[in-house]
Parts: sequence; structure tokens; C-alpha cells
Amino acid sequence: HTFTHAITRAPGISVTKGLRAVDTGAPDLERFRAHHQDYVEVLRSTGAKVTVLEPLEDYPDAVFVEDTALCLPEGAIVMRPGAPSRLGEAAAMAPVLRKFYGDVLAIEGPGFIEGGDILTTEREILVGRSARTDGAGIEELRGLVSRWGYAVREVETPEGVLHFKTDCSLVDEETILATERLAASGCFEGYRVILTGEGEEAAANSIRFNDLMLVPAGFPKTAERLSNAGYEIREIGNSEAARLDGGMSCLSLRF
Ligand code: CIR
Repeated sequence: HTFTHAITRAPGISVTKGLRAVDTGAPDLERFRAHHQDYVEVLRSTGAKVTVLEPLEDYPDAVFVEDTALCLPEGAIVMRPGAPSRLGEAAAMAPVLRKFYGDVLAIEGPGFIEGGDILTTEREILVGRSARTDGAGIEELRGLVSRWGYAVREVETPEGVLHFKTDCSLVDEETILATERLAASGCFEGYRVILTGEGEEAAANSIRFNDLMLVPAGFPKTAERLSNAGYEIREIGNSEAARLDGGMSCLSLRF
């Protein structure tokens, strides 16, 4: 699968107020911007057209665009974030998506679902229930994507983990990078699984984008495993997004 596009949003000043499970201090805005620019450059280096949207100061977490939509080849679906402070971000993404897609659908509720809980593979769409994504949100998504022939499979996000994809990422059509705690749930049966290195759970939120694998910097064991498996690695600084429980996948919509 080749990605021709990515949508990102530059971090705004308000990013220092972003949601976080554990407070390790506010992210440093300048460093966050520098990491974000590196990220955009690497996506662009694959030949994709990368849109960088202006910051949305009213939404401190708006840099994490992945949670606002699901982008499939057939159309896009605007999500309904379970974090009340993030609902408006999804609405702001809808007009952007209409520039790229003829078909833009939306989760209307009452359920909730965030993009970070959705892993799309060649054969199915896995959705993790989490503190942000509930059964009603998953059912509504199932109803919407069935028109395009996708099967949705509901899975569990490990306890205390923000999103399903905090702990996994798609490496190729049959290979998933995952933490041991998530893989142990058995949800990846039938796929090849590469485990993150010991103590490197945070490396699971990586992305494969065209011929590159974007991995957060500082996880050498995982980077080596991926590199040994034949993937070309690009390490991107993620220290500031990590303070807000964000990683490589959260920072873009890819299609
Ligand atoms: C939040 O709590 O919503 C943000 N601080 C982090 C969102 C990370 N997004 C993702 O994993 N897809």
C-alpha cells in the first residue's frame, strides 16, 4: 500500500496544556515544534504530499490529528472523541477531509470512538475498546464501513493504556509491531508479530509510511529488531509528545 497523502497539524502554544495520564511536566514548545518538523520532513521524503494545518489554540491536543478521523481509500469518517475537550477537533477536521475525499461520513453518537483505537490491516479493521472508545462507537463505525466491504473486529486495549495503537502498529500487510502485554491477549492471531524490546513499550507506537518505518528515538532494541526484519528505520524525537501520551501514529492522518 502506498500512501500519497498525510495530514498533520502544527503544535500550538496551548499544547503545553494537553491531556496526560501522568504529569511529567509540560512539553517544551520549541522542542515539540522541532520534532514535528522532523516528522513532516520524513513523511515528505517518501514523496507523499503532506499538509500541515495551522495550530488550533482552543484545542491543546489538536496536534494529535489521528484521533479525529479514519481515512480509508474509499472515504473518510470523522470520529467522535471520548475526551470531551477534543470533540471540537473532529468537527474542525471535517472540512479539511472534504478537500481530499468525495465521501466524508461521521460518527454521530451516542457512542464515542477515537482514531488511536483503530488499526486498519489489509483484511480487517481492529478497534480497541478503551477509556475513549466504547461499544456504541464501534458499532456505529461497523455500520458505516460495511458499505465499503470492511469487517470490524472489536478487541480490548490493555488496562491503563490510552489507545489500542499506543501498543501496536501495522508494519506490513501481515506484520504487526506490538507490546508483549497486548500481543498476549491473542488479538493478533494469524498475523506475524514483532515484539517491542524489553522496557521499550513506548516504541510500539511507530508507523510504516511507504518505504520507511518511523520509530520514536530512544528505543534501540526495537529499532534493531525492525531493522533486522528488513525495514528502513527513521528515528524521530518524541520526548515532548510522549509527555502527552502521543507518538508517531497520533501525529498524522495517512492515506
Ligand atoms: C490525549 O490524551 O488525547 C492526547 N494527549 C494524546 C493523544 C494520542 N493519540 C493517539 O494515541 N492516537
